[in-house]
Amino acid sequence: MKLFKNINFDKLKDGLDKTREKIVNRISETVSGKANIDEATLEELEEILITSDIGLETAMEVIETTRIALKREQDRSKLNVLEVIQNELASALDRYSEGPIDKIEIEKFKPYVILIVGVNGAGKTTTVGKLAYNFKQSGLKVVIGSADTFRAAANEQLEIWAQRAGVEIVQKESGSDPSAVAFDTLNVAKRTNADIVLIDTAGRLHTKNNLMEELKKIRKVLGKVVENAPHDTFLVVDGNTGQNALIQAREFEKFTDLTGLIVTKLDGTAKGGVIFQICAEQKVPVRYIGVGEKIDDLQDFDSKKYVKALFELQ
Ligand SMILES: Nc1nc2c(ncn2[C@@H]2O[C@H](COP(=O)(O)OP(=O)(O)O)[C@@H](O)[C@H]2O)c(=O)[nH]1
Ligand SMILES: [Mg+2]
Repeated sequence: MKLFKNINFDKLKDGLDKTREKIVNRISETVSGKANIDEATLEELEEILITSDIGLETAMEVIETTRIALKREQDRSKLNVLEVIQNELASALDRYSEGPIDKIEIEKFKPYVILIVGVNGAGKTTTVGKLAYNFKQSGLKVVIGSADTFRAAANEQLEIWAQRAGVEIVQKESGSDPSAVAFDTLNVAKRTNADIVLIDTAGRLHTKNNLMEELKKIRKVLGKVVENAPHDTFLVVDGNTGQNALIQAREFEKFTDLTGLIVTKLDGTAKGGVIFQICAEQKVPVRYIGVGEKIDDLQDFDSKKYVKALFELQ
């Protein structure tokens, strides 16, 4: 059972306008008016796909499938190449099926603890606010922990989100040990019988060893207060950075046990194709996507809907 409200399909579709321009429209233009799709056209298509952030491997697979489909078809002019490509892209996302968190899981672990990590500016704090709002809307009691004690403004920013979402927040003065905030947050959650805890953290680069050690410590403390916590560790990546998002996912995976990715800023980006690459290469699934700066701009990641939105189908 899904916790979050239905996906605002139009919002997703609008957000993917530039990505569509870069992938779907260019493919359409290449094949339109051509009576026959020849090898040169296939190569043109391959180039479009390769330069569109979907990843080399997926691009080549898509073209190979199209080539086979063309060979099978007696009358090549009848084959809808765009449809073949669309189906192939959809199946590239279908390789894994981990869905969003459901109520049963949350009940089992209560409080269910989610740790949010990522580099600076990826959208962690915004995503914590959006997640808090969605969980609250689905009838759950939420507590947020402000473990970004690095920046003075971090508390204030998260506090605004907590107010918008209507949930409790636990914080300490900046410069405090983030593990101490994590500890306090879980204790508050237990005492108040909360269902779900979200821990926001400071931005960190995987190249900074001390910050990675700090993350380990936060995880250890969480596990001491609530059994098996954190139950999820989500890496937030900025979809707008394309290839960089992929590198971050790869690197963070080496240091900490990730259970999911949240790809933000998929609204207005031309790099929305990166989702295909992430899905093809990451061991961890994309769980949610950010499609705007507002509180209701977080969506469950639904691979079928994503492809439909990209190809502008209802
Ligand atoms: N357009 C858009 N902007 C976003 C999204 N998520 C976050 N942002 C913006 O990205 C910037 C950095 O977000 P923030 O949550 O502070 O990142 P953090 O440093 O990882 O905590 C802010 O200006 C957010 O409004 C999204 O899905 N779409
Ligand atoms: Mg932040």
